[in-house]
Amino acid sequence: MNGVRHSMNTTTMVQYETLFERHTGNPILTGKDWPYSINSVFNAGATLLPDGSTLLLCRVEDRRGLSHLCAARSLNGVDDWQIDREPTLLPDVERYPEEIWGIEDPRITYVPELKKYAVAYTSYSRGGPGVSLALTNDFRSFERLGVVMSPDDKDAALLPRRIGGFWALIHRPMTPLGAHVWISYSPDLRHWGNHKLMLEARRGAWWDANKIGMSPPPLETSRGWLMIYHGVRRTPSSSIYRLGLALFDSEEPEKCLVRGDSWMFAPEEDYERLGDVQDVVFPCGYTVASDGDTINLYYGAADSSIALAHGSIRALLSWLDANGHSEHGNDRRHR
Ligand code: BMA
Repeated sequence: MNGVRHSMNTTTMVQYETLFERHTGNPILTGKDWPYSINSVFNAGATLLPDGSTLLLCRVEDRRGLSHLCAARSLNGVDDWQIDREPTLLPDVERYPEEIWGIEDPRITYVPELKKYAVAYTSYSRGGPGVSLALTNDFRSFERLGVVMSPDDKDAALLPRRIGGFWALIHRPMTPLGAHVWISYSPDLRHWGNHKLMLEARRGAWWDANKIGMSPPPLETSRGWLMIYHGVRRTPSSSIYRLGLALFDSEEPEKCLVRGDSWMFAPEEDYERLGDVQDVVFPCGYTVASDGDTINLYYGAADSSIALAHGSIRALLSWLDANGHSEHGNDRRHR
């Protein structure tokens, strides 16, 4: 699954491990596949349904520039997508005025205790983007809980189980000192507190300096919560969205155990480099295959299409061991 990629320039040989192999049919979904008129489709949440099929809850941007969510279902998670004929979840501006400029970037968590899926999404209000939560059984009807994190905040997902008796939500508030990942706790999914800084953007020239955010919901492994996060490198001409890895304690998820130094996935292919927003890979979901190890990562490419890449959870963890550092103690090499 994972291999070593070689590239030569005149003086050095560069080697890096490929943790995610792109699907050969990429991009797997574009606006041309849609049953109604849209601008683009990208940044989809993902989950397996009880019958083993894959559901993507796609961010669809209409031709006014506003987004809504639309479900696409496939038996193999790769092709033959059955796309809802109409938007699945539209902004409900009457009851939720904070959705006035659209709803974006859903992350899906199946919550066994509730026997429901929790969808955390960005609601784009007049006051900026905030985090909203909704619950569903079937991705046809939704129970909205409204805004749970006020603007400017996004990149959120619920953990699938309580931690110390409380629900936990990972999210990314924006501050003048940078955009960092936080975790907050709630007894009832509606009232949130006990906010803790979980992962800081690095500083200076790092690939993940100043602005980071969780990408798909964290994955619970025997060693802790494995998080794929994005780092935004601002350049004089634009920004580059790349992906890194970090591992957090199972029962104290604000505690980062190890964080990778380099990015492990970045825009390389034309469909990732060129589009409405260039140089963006932005996963909001994955499914795990029945072998318990293969991870199918669904990512928005250049804010213009949905692509798929396959990895191995075991390989991600060993890569972290070989390429990461503890965030604690005296090891401040990465600051
Ligand atoms: C982020 C999010 C994503 C988007 C990315 C690149 O801030 O809004 O939805 O894919 O920017 O435009």
